Amino acid sequence: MKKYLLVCFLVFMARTVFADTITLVSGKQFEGKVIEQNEQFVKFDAGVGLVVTFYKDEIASVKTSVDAPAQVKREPSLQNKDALATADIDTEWGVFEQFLGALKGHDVQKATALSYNPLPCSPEECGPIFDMIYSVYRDYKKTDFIDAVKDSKQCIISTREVLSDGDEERSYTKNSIVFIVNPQGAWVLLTAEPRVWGHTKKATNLPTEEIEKALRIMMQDSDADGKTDNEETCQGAQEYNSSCVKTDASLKDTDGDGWWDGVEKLAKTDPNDLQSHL
Ligand SMILES: [Ca+2]
Ligand SMILES: [Ca+2]
Ligand SMILES: [Ca+2]
Repeated sequence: MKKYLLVCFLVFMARTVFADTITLVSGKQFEGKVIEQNEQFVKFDAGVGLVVTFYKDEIASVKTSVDAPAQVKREPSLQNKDALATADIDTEWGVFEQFLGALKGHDVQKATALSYNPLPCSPEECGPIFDMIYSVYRDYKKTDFIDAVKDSKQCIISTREVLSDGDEERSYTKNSIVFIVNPQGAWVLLTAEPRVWGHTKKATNLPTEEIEKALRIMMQDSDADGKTDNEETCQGAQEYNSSCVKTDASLKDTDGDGWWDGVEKLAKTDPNDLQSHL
């Protein structure tokens, strides 16, 4: 048990120890973590869960404090292989495309109308934030979102998990977009954010199969409600998260108010209180 706790703690810490610097041709500098790079682009985690793609012609230099991931390959989705084959997400994807258009045009009013939450910026400040989010999602197509779970008022779509296997860390990244029906009856965006699950290598010295096994446990979302089993049971790295709220890992909607546990987590309502909901 001690070893398991130690592993979880190291995994938890891994999210904060990387400090890579990217310098753009324009002279701007960003600190964060390089999560993927190839001849065309560098994907950069700028912290607070925001991943930005910089194209090589924008970049003056990339300085990594540890070796950048040595190889990146795409693998089939690990969680919900066949979901999208039957789910119709045309309406929700249309909302997302409109939202991207609003970001591109710096149209704060339109972006606000398409969002459930207030935008995290004043109209004056929104430009750079819109550009950053747009740069993350501009190249995605509807068909990249191979996982979809949906009912009459909520929908979560996700890309495949992309493996990064570096000397220091093995990790998976996937993008998820969550839509809900707002009180006016319209589909709107709740969140669009990349999720990353990482496991340190050198510090734990575990064989790759063990690390892979641990990562799959971390990513597991048995009831497909957008909250992983560990997040629902407050196990693993979640043990160190004082704001972790326990819910039923085998039930989408623990309190029975019609909203899934993962959606309530994102909306910051109480998934254990029938009176607290979107
Ligand atoms: Ca779950
Ligand atoms: Ca649940
Ligand atoms: Ca609920």
